Amino acid sequence: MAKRPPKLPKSLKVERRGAIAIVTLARPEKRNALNDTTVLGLETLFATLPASVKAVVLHAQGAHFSAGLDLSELKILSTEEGIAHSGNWHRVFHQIEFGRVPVVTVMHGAVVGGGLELAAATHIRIAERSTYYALPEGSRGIFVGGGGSVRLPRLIGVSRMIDLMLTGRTYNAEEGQAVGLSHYLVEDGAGLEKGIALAKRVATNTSTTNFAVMHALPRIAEQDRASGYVMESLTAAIAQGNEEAKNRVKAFLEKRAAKVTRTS
Ligand code: 1HE
Repeated sequence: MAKRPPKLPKSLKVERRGAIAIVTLARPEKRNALNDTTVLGLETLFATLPASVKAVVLHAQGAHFSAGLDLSELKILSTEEGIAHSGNWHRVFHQIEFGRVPVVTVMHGAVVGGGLELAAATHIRIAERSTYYALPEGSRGIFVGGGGSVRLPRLIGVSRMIDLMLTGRTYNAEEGQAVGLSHYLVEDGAGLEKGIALAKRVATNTSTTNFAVMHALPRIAEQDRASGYVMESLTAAIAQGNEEAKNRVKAFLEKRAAKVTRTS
């Protein structure tokens, strides 16, 4: 019997395109501010992705990707509840970052606060020209709570994050691309098509390779060198031992597989 799809909040939509799932933040009237319902909905969604989904594209409705934390929920939290609230975000975003499938995020408009933390927990980021980034937590008297202080310094450096938080400055799409917040910069309206194309490409990798890239690579990068080399050898050996890897190498040697050519 086919499993019934999980019940998602109105603020999230999912659509299947073959091996790809397109996830949409769908609360444009609140600029896709992330409330508890949406964050927990993301948890359900990622925990119940069908095995046939090999990659996800995450994008958003309206003029902005996300205005970050829903500030209307924050105003009623005690300190203890605040710790639990941040812990929820950590758990959910960890599940996305270290989940089963790579996630390609398509950004536009405001990508601020918790919205940037969400994007940073995904694997590939595309910015449309309208994208701008900020960490307004500093000026709101709060702090990042969705893993931003762990993930963002690894992308852009502690020093840049200090500047973003202390001064409330924004980076435009070009600046974001230059400092490493996005991997691809595209014209307005072109992000989703690019995201789907990249996700389709990612979905053709072996699941072993995608697992190694998502789970082993970031851990290796944080290990000391000696441990990293051991972990790399083990990961490489496991990946190449896979039957599908053997078939792919054989296909290349028999001139049946694509060559590596310039893409852009
Ligand atoms: C919101 C939120 C929100 C909009 N929480 N309701 N994030 C921020 O500090 C960013 C706050 N938002 C903004 O600066 C602006 O809304 C935007 C630049 C993103 C968009 O501006 P605009 O003119 O298109 O929309 P708007 O009129 O400001 O907002 C439309 C509605 O969305 C309005 O509600 P309405 O009932 O009056 O129509 C806004 O109140 C509502 N809205 N943003 C709640 N963020 C885990 S820790 C993470 C910590 C953070 O993320 S702090 C950063 C919070």
